[in-house]
Amino acid sequence: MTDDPDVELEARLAEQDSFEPPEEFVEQANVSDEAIYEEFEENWPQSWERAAELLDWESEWDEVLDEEDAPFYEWFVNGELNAAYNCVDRHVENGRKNQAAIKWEGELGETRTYTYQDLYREVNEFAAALRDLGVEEDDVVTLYMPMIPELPIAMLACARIGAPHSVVFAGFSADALATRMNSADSEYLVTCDGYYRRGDALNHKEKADKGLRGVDHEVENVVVVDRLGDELTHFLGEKYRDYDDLVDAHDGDRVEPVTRDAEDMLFLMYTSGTTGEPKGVKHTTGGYLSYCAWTSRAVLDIEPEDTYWCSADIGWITGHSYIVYGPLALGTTTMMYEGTPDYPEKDRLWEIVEKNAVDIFYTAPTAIRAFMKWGEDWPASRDLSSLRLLGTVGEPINPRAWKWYYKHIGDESCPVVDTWWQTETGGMMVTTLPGVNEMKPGSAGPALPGIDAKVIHPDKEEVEPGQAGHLTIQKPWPGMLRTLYDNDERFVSEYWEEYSEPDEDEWIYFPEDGAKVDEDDYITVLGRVDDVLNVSGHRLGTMEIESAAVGVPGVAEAAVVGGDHEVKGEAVYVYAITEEGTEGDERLRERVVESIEDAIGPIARPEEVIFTPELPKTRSGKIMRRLLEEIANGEELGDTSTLRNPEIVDEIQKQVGGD
Ligand code: 6R9
Repeated sequence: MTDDPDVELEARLAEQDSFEPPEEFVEQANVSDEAIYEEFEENWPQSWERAAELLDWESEWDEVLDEEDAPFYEWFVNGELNAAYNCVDRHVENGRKNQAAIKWEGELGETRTYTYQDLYREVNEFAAALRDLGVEEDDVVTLYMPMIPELPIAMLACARIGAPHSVVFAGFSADALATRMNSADSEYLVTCDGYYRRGDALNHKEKADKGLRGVDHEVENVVVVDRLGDELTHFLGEKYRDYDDLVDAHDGDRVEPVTRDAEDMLFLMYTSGTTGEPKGVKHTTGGYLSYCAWTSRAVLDIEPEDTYWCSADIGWITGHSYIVYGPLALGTTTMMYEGTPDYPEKDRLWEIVEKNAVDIFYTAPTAIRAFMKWGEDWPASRDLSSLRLLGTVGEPINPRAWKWYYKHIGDESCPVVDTWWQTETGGMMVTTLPGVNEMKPGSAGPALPGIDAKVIHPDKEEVEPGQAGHLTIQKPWPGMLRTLYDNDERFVSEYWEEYSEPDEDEWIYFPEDGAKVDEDDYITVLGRVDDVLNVSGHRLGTMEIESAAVGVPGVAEAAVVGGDHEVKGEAVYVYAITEEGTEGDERLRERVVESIEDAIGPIARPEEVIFTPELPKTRSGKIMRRLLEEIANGEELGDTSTLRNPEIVDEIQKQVGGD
């Protein structure tokens, strides 16, 4: 025996590969009857009305699903509703105006609470201001903002007037902002002066300004939120409007929520794919909102009286679906935290849980790996007994991290839901129902009720238990993306071409993840099978990074791969060939790093830039990325016999090893 609690935990939990949901949890769970799987199956697609019924509709749908024009599916056909009404007004009308809707915690310790009534007022005033600036229904409004309450307020204000928003993650670079505004033909931008990171004020407006210079059309109005007070003073040019002035000018104004068709666009969200161009994923008002509300209820077990906290950034889909739309549609209290988890100390998140008595906590495996590294004393020093359910999303979680989370955060009394889904799916797809299924650490779980997920071989036969194959979704679902903005063709080729049989009207969605399945139909997602990296749970396209590297004068060619990283999961490794006469020295290395940060943002910062005279290529001229990954990981190399230039491998290994 040992005194080391970590070792003891390992010993006790290491053996255990399945966990029953705690009884106390099951007794109160929103969904606790396994018959739900059958109910969904037998009555599909009508069973999805259960999700839509969580919302208030202005007019009810005529038909649940229209498959006529597959894969351009339509859900809740001819239904009409407004998303902001569902997330705000109806809770005010239902006598819950004094309940906290958003509780916000700034990095420096300041707090703000918006009741549903406060949120109602703010959303109306900003909606009135946007209208005044000329925003009309269906105009795309870009929101380039960090984790401040004005971000969800702006999203809901857009939804109220039927203007789709396109949120660009604040950590993205100026170039990334410009690309997205150009792609969406967006003429309006809402941003802010800056925000805090580890106590320092970051200048955000400068980045926004730089981005605007790269926009290829007229941007008439830019609204700037003053987050920093006097910390950074900005010259506001002619087209700039101060957020507070605008809202003050519309003090007390009310805007009728615009009636939207179920299939009208609620928002665009850009995500990375195989090519260098980010994809504008289109989500709709009826299907998406129903799906977020339903999964928030069934999987996150959210009740209106809960204090719920998802620690993601609203700039990603997780924040859209599970900080803003799902929780607010259910009328709960949703927490927002502006800053980093280790500022001022490594117990910051646990301090927030303790102070607010958080019931439900949803985070990413990369964060859990960081918590593990910091040690269990940090959470142990706080009272986390308010927690009832834990969740993870964004990347595979290994059993060791799962068990650490279960034990040191959940005290072995909270179910952990490992939720697999994507920007494109709108909401969770594969996970356990916490009041129904046993949990198997490392495996996300079965497909949710109504979701037809199958792991298949290239011949479309399902794999045997234990074998790896491709994850596919073989029936549509309400939260699915409807298309890629202005690019129906790419929508079909990216997601449907691989396995569908259009002539037979058979449509199979391919999320580009590999997976295996066990004898109980539990799915273990293995990761992307395309050229997309998952760095700290963020999706980054290798092509985007490569083109930034090649943009540096002196760099002739580049290949980007993901190497293993203890906390980030994957880290960016750049292999670059210099042009003749250019030396791969420290200065060039810095330029490559800078160029990548300029093109994408600090999240894409390479772990290493390795200069090499050649890249390993197959006889057909394809870069052998697998080999570059193995080199980055210091692994034993697989087969190199198909290489045209096998001698280069030794040389690259020396470069990496020599560092
Ligand atoms: C919600 C979100 C999607 C990609 C997805 C997959 C990976 C997400 C996962 C997971 C294993 C999980 N992923 N959740 N892999 N287990 N529970 O993260 O959306 O940013 O679009 O990323 O993330 O590879 O394809 P998005």
